[in-house]
Amino acid sequence: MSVANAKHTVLNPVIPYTGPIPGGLHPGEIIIIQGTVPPDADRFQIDLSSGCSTKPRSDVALHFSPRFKGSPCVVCNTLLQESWGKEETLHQLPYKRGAPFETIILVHEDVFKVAVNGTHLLEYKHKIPLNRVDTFSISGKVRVHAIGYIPNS
Ligand code: 9QG
Repeated sequence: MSVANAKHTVLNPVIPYTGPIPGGLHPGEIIIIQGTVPPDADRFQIDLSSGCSTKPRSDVALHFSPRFKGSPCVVCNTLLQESWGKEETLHQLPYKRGAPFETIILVHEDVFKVAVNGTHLLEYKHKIPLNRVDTFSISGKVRVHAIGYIPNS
């Protein structure tokens, strides 16, 4: 699986980046993010949201936040009506400062599965119905070379 399979690709977006997920998200679909973590990174985040409103802020179905400071971890959460839910923290960080990465988000009926550099990292149960998710954002200390959307058939 690579960005070559993508039906839609965004190259070298300016960060922070927010854009539509073409056709919305359905089980079997995949989002690939290829990028590099800058040497001074403290954190970055990928958000799959319901719309792109900033005021009030759109609901975020999946907030995926690798953190490099202190004890390295990945925090996932959901923002509903501008309130964060309960954090799901994995005390493991496959990203390295200064290093390139490939992150794959696989959409399943009941969960998102996230893999980094070819290895499964975590899964996150849907808290917001998939059919409400239509917007992709990435922000924080990260460089992105390509975002690819791979359809399910
Ligand atoms: O800190 O944690 C995830 O649970 C908050 C952060 C917030 C999220 C949240 O301040 O930061 O990571 O999208 C946000 O608001 C980001 C940048 C308890």
